[in-house]
Amino acid sequence: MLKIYEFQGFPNPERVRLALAEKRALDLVTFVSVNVPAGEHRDAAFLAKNPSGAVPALELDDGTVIAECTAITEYLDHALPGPRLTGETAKERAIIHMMQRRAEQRLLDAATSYFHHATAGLGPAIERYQNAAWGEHQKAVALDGLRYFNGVLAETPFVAGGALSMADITVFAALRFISVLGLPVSDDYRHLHAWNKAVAARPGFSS
Ligand SMILES: N[C@@H](CCC(=O)N[C@@H](CS)C(=O)NCC(=O)O)C(=O)O
Repeated sequence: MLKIYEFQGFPNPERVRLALAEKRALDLVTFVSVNVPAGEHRDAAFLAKNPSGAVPALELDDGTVIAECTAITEYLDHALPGPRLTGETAKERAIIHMMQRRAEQRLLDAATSYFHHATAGLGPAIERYQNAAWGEHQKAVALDGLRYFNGVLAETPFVAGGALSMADITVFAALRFISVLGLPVSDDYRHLHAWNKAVAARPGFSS
């Protein structure tokens, strides 16, 4: 059975869980917990699987390990049944890829950089290098990302067009993390809020 190394509740592993929920495929994989706050992701045994020392990571039956949410969900989307989340046509695939990259750069990675650098993050044992000014800059990037995605959702029902895709899942996980961090999401972003409410109502998406 496919194995997913994760720490439940953290935003990147959540992207994989949400993709599996949308595909109704959560029971087709085995989850293995890696205790990130306790530093298990830095153990030699886990680093041998994912040298980046980050979760999630997907292990196939033949021992191949795939890291990075985009790669993991690309694999799961093709290997498992359920609705296609990474696009069918060349154009759909490219647009989803582009929007997912923007969702990472402008929201999720920016918010996690703020968390790791400008707050206590995961604590002194894990946060070996912090740069508060960089963290604050990334907070501003994330807040501007909210403005950007509100504008996108003013034009299309979903982040990458007419159907829910991995780009929506990445924005959704980022928004949830941004709210956990207590960063402000302006009421003016009504398209973003309406989309978020609709996505949260999908089976498997409520927290
Ligand atoms: N780009 C990676 C990001 C993975 C990532 O940063 N995961 C976090 C948990 S949400 C992690 O393992 N952090 C470990 C650390 O900060 O030391 C992906 O898409 O999977």
